[in-house]
Amino acid sequence: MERKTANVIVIALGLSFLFAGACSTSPPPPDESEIQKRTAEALKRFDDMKFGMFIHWGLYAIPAGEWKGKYVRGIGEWIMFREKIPVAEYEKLAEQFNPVKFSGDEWAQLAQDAGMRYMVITSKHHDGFAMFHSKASPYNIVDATPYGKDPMKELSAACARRGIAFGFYYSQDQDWHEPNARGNTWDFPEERNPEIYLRNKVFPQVEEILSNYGKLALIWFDTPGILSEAQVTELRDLVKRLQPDCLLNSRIGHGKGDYIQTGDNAIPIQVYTKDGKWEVPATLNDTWGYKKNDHHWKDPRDLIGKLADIVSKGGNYLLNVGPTAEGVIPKPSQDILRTMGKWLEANGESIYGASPSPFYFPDITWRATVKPGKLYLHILNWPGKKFRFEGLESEVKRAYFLANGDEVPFRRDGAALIFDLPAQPVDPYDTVLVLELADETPRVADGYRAGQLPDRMDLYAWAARLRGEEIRYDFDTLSATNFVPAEQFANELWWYPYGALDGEYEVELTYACDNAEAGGTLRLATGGRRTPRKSGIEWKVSATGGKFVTRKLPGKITVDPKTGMIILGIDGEQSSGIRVRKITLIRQTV
Ligand code: JFZ
Repeated sequence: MERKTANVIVIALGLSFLFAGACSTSPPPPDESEIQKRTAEALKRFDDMKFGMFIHWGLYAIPAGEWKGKYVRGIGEWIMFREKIPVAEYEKLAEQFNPVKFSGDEWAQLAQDAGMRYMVITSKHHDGFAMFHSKASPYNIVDATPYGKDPMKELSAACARRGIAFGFYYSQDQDWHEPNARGNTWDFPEERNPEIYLRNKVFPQVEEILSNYGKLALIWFDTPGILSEAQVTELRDLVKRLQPDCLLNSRIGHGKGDYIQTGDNAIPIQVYTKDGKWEVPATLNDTWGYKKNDHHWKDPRDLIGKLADIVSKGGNYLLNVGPTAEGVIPKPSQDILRTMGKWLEANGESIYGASPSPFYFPDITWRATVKPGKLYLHILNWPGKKFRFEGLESEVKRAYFLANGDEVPFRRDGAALIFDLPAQPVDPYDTVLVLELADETPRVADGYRAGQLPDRMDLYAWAARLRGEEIRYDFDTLSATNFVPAEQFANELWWYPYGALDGEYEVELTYACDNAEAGGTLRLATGGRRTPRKSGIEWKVSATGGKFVTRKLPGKITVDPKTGMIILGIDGEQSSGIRVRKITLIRQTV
């Protein structure tokens, strides 16, 4: 009897200790079904946001694309790797890092002015330097720089005040500062044990960023490589235990992410929704981290068009700024983003919370987004006073311009609608035409639906990634030019089919070439980023007297659903003046 009572007391005491212990630290970890429910809700919120600000900021902003007086090609934040800078030397940059002009409020305000609904900033990039206060590693902005403050505190709070969702980029696999992480073979040629690096740096730092900056909308991991599935699973579980609403991107590796990243600046050529939510990370010039000599700024017309394009295909757009070492976002970046914000102020209804197009896209005249009872036609290339739009079966009750509310007259012509447009676009970048439908969701005629591709497909230069530091796009002639050959980082057009194409294709080229510029070799190949290229077509470019012509090219290219890219390059000394408007793929039936 006595012993029994004593046992009960011991058990009760033990339980209350356990209980008290659990209460004083954190709530019980959510179970898997709870995590999945919260993740699905977070994904829905993320999908509605559409447009976010990416910020690459770190020690690399000091050299800013130049090392020992020499210009370094390629993206700025990779300078340590490209120049094989020893840790001992690179580390010294921290002693100079003093971003006295940084203002979290100004950055968050810029994001808000741009119409961006979320922000993702580098907490630690591949160089291994933490831009937040870390107890896990003294190599951080508070302990290793004269600045001595944690800018992420101010920035996360400034975003929270404005209702901008906040997230961190974290390089979990590459860390050029650590002997047991991937990447730095010049200081650390010996074999590595990533487990040591994970335990000592990644897990504690990820716990820090999840604990000290409020609610994180997402963690943007990058470039998976040597970490095992078990290690990535542990990382994923750590995040979801601390913040079950925090989303993970696919670059965490081993399929453990909640949504997909496309390649950098890589936009699927057609509507792409079958693998869930996705996001395009993209640059405003040719670098992520600040480079003082990169003035290759994208045209707001291009960026606004790309935003409409991406949203019409089901994605989000994460657009990057690279602040200087002083903490200033370059003026051209600010101007571009505020121009985008002005467009969104008038046309945001067609972007935020909108669903992708139910139509495939035949060319680059228009893109489409959808909301209940409404179809938004984004007119990117003005078709003139008559706009023929095919494939919509739903009755249209009313048509008007979103920006000014003006009614747009139209009539039906069989399966087509014909709109009477003004001679000039209402908006120089993207005029949104709203169709009020009798149906809740648009009914689309057979043969016009997303996924139903015709046997002839146009791939415009505008829809490709312009790859390289010299290549340019010209809106007046709708063509890419300046295909300067370069040993590394050649100037090329890269199209991303993302499973939309399958089979053998003959190719037509629409281009212009002055007589003096003829003779370069045009290459058309398929391949992935890391898989070898399969060359398809090689052709000596002939002169067209400067006029645009369409020519059938000899040979064929083969595209299967796993093909990463279709690549067009031009070699030879005179190649820079050739203008490429589009290629047309003609499916070969077997
Ligand atoms: C990575 C980083 O290496 C780079 O510095 C930058 O942070 C960028 C946002 O992400 O670069 C990548 C990663 C993946 C692809 C391309 C560039 N990809 O899958 O095509």
